[in-house]
Amino acid sequence: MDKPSEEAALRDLVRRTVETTPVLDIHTHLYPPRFGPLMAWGIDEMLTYHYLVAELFRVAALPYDRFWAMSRREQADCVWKHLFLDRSPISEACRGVLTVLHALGLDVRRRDLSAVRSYFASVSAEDYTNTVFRLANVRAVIMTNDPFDDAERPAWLAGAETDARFLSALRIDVLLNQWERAAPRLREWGYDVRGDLNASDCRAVGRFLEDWIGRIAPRYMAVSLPPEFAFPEEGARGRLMEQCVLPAAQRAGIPLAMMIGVRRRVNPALRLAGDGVGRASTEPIERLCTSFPENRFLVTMLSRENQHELCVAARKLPNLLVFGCWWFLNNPSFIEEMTRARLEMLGLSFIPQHSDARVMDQLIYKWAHSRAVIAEVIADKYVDLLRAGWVPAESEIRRDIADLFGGLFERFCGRLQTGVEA
Ligand code: RAT
Ligand code: ZN
Repeated sequence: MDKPSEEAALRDLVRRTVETTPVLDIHTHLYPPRFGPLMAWGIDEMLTYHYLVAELFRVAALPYDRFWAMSRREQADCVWKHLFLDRSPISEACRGVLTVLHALGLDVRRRDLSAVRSYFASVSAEDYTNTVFRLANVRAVIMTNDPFDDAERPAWLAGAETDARFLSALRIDVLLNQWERAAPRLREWGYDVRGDLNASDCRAVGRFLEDWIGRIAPRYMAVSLPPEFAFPEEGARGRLMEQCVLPAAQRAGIPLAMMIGVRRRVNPALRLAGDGVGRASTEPIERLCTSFPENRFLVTMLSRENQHELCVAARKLPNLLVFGCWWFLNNPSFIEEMTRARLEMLGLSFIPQHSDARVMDQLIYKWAHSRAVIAEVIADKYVDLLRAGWVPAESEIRRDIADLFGGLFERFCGRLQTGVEA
């Protein structure tokens, strides 16, 4: 084969491999059908995704209260009108809706929302879940399971049966970021906490975490943190982190996932859509990783400006695994830039993406869009190897991509549980 065709064949092979390798999606907000109303799916949920609500208020002269007083279906109509009919649906979140409908075989050229609704009315949640997992080529997703969520807690306490495709993650934002709210809840549930986080409080929090780890078998514990997150830190969060959360994670042999850089409620009137971003420091991550070498940390940062220093930190810290292009970074331009930089600085030792899907359907577009970008970047890197005389074998490419799409995550978690690398 001449050089150009050898390179083209290699690119094709990488694209095909990225396309056909099932992914383990390590952070979503999805629930299986057995969670009933917690499971979000269908066109009205997609159209009222908070990314689209934020975009709606950029263009519609609409009082916030009027929008929030509408039914979900009316809100969806409103988004459809303003973001899809009155102007072209160019943004990543708008395009995502079209990618999903198109993948389902619906004709988006007709701009016919009622026809789309009829399709969704004709399928069951269970069948639809199977269709989405197949079209998205996702083998499993990790949920976000919050024991402080009054809608979710009863489902776990009732001990409903599990779906092997939906793995759990113990989300502890309220515990770490809102101790004044968490303490009375813990008391209400029978954990003897006074609130001043003395040694006995810390033991009670440890028991709470152990109980929930036992109940839901999480793959990791997770918390989102503001840009000003520090470690060590005066106050409840610092003490909880050091005395309760990290020891509990270590005992259970699970990582702590930290999602750093979110500024909650920048515009509270937008509700879930009202959060923003701020640049954080990577120093607290470095201190945590070196002070707790027996713990493992999964970290993603929200600010684009933090990405380079996070890569540098990961080069120094084997117990730090960088993951995903989070939220405002889950756009093709940033995915490309970040994946390229991570491959160059970390080789294959990072997790390129998670979906953060809130609506089942979104698995289809988030993975289609991310895969397309990631495939091109990885292909460039293999072509660079080819140009240096190293011919990557098909089996090696498959191995590498399987690692990026879940294998590495599983080994990172497994290493903890067994003390040896799987
Ligand atoms: O991406 C999102 O949907 C955000 O609202 C958040 O849920 C964020 O991903 C988080 O997990 O806090
Ligand atoms: Zn999330």
